[in-house]
Amino acid sequence: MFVVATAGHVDHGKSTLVRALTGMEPDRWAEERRRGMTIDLGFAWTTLPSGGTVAFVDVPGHERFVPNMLAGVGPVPAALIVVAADEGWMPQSAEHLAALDALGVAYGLLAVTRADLADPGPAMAQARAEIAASSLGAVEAVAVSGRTGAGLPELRTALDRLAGGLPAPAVDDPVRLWVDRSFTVRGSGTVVTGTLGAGRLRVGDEVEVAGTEETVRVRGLHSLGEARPEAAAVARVAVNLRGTPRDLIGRGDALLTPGRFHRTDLVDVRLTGDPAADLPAALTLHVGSAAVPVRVRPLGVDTVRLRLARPLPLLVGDRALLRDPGRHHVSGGVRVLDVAPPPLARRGAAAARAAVLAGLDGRPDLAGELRRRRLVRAGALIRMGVPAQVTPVAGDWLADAEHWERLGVQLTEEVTRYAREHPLEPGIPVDALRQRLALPDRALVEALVRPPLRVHAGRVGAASVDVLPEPVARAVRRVRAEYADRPFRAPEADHLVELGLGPREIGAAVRAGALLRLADNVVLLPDVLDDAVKVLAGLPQPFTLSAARQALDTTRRVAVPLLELLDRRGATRRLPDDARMIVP
Ligand SMILES: Nc1nc2c(ncn2[C@@H]2O[C@H](COP(=O)(O)OP(=O)(O)O)[C@@H](O)[C@H]2O)c(=O)[nH]1
Ligand SMILES: [Mg+2]
Repeated sequence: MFVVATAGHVDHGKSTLVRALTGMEPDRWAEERRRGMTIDLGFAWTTLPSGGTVAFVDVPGHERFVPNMLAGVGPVPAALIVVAADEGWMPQSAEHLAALDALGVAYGLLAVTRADLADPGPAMAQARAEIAASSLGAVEAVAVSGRTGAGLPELRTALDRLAGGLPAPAVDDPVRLWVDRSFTVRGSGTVVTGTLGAGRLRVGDEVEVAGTEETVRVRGLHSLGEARPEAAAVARVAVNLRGTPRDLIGRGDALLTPGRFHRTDLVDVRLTGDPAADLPAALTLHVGSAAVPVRVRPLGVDTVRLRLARPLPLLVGDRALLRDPGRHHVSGGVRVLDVAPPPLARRGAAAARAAVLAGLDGRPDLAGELRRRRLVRAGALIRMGVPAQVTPVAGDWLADAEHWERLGVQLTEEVTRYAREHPLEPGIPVDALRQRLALPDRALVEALVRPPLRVHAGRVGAASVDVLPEPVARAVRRVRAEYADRPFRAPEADHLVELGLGPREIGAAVRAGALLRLADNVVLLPDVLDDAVKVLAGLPQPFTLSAARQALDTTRRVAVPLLELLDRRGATRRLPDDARMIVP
């Protein structure tokens, strides 16, 4: 299917032409028929000579209803511009063309209607010139009469040619169906309609409602008036939603593939076309079928930051337009450059941001995003519309290569500094390191650790045991295993001999940080000191040597030098009567 939106001044014959082509009535409201004027969007479709189907979104031409017109053309990539032979180019001809141009619509056709009333030549020449200067470029033009039917066959074949020239729809992309209508069907509940520009929808699919962030199930699908199990882009679709009250969803909302869109109320954009130097600070942003008030903050020559009155599911590269509702004036087109821009808190931040934006063009740029964001989750990038085809550094974290390298260097520095500050600890706790490096996730810290550093028992330190000669490393591992449940006992002298730990081996293990020497032939594992402090802190203060010895379940041979070490370290204080207390 191919979807085309009409465009053109009021009373130039858009609805008449759609009626003549399709045999369907695009003006749905009694009021529209009574007044003979389109107010809201109309929908009709027909088969073309090729056998393909064209669906029309018929828009109102009156200047009061331009917002409705924009909701119709926003999601549609092709336009049928209608100009009356007897009136020629008029204000809403120009405003509608400005809107199409702002949205970057690149496919279109010109129909000069009411050709039975006047020579279509002059109107056609002027319209073609105006259109040629827009994003549509040179378009085919056909003179027609909705009254006599003259030119309609030529218009049908021209529509076929237009359809044939459109790019293939991205049927595997996520769905973002901008809702242009919602209503209730008795017995079925809420139905919304829209132009499915990409992706596919199936009955039974879960979709997110952008405005409420709720997930709902597709209960039924209609396209071209018939129930279908599936609809693929491009298509006009009516979606019956299970359990969604109608007042929770309406025009400007969107149905989304779950987890694939970032909702944002802050975007940095480039103004396209000829942006006015004096852009008002309050405008309306039109994108898809949505119209949202925005505050405009100028940044660079042609870049601004928009603060949206409510969040929208926007992607990098989206086209939108800004309109001044008070002045009935399309202020310009917009290309979304960043949907998750950094705050501009510090002095000079706006100028720096403008310099960054000057280098962006709205095309998703993974390397650039990584350079600017340094560390970002793949899922977050995908939700911004940036494909993230790169290997994560940890979990689904992606990193800029240079930044990652710098972090690795910084990590080594922090581990070294900590070891100097805390010589008795077997390394820096992973979370302390995470904070020092200002990283958002422990997994990143662990992924940065490279030999000879290692993560052990929640800390990052030198892989001490690993650098020892194997017999010494084996002996240390045996000490670890044998003393795991009595950490404050030290191997007796004869057991040290059995383990193969003579003075030289002990010296090497101590230098590598694998053993802690309390006195000659009295060694403990290096990571037990903090635990000793915890045990002693649990005693009534002050405490005697004997109380400490019992609490630690050890001997005087260990307790005496251990307490002296803790005194030196400042963890305990020795009182005049030889009792001690924990230093708070
Ligand atoms: N003579 C003549 N009248 C037309 C033609 N097309 C539309 N009209 C008349 O022009 C008026 C406005 O047409 P309509 O389709 O409602 O215009 P729209 O506002 O662009 O949708 C109606 O009275 C139509 O009957 C045409 O080709 N020839
Ligand atoms: Mg009309």
